[in-house]
Amino acid sequence: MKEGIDLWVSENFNDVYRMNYRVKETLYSKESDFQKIDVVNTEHLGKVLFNDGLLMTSERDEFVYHEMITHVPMSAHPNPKKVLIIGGGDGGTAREVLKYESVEKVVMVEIDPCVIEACKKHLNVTACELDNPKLELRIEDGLKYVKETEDFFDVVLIDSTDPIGPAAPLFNIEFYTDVHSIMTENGIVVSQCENPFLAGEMQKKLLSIKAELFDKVSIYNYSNITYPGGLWSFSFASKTQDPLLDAKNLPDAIAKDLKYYNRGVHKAAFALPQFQKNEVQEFIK
Ligand code: SPD
Repeated sequence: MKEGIDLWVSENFNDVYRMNYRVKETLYSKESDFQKIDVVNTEHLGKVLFNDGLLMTSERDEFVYHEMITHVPMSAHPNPKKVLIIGGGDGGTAREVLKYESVEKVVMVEIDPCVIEACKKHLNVTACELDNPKLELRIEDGLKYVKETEDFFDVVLIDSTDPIGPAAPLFNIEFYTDVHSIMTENGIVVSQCENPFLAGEMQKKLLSIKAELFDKVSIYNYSNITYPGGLWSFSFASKTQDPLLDAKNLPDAIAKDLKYYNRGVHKAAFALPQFQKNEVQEFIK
């Protein structure tokens, strides 16, 4: 970048506010069949992936999201062997799942090959396990995959983009009915669930869908610096597993190298602020 040129990139959240980052350089920019993909090197967050102008992951704090989507359900399952990731093309969730020796196979279904291409080229921190032999990477629509697969999974992680564009159908009951049908007896599904301040209605919708299908339903929070509003949630659902009572399976060998998740954070994450609790408690069980 030439000295004196002040270049910023901006995430526009629902046309109501923006978050701005000073750009060092643009590393990748492509219009794929599904969305516009950019990888930008920023002063504040390091390298950042944007899908359609929405910030998906950053070098600076990707560990928060990827540890929390993964280790909460993995530690609440007695013996996770087969894991399905829907979305997750940056690879951060797969990286965390593959730390478990119990895991025999991970299927990751990403609709957009350009996300994989961009991250393999420029975001090695998340993409570093995408060639792991235990990972079956499928470039196809996650909706179609869950409808058609004959496989069953112990843990299903919905690592989607926001509920607009290609990911919108991943927030509907048709999709979760299919997910429920491919889960093993102790199966757990965790889904990215947006911000309780900005997307309360969407959180209620997703939890009501899960409550129709599953015996155990919860929502948990974490904070990061990249997603709008800072406070973000994942929803949890299982046929049998309680996310607090059954959270026993975090190997010490994994725990010692994590940067956000620990047993205390796991427990605290399920303590909801009162305004959010008022909104969602009818669905929690
Ligand atoms: N508004 C951002 C929501 C991002 C959810 N997915 C991020 C993908 C990280 N693997």
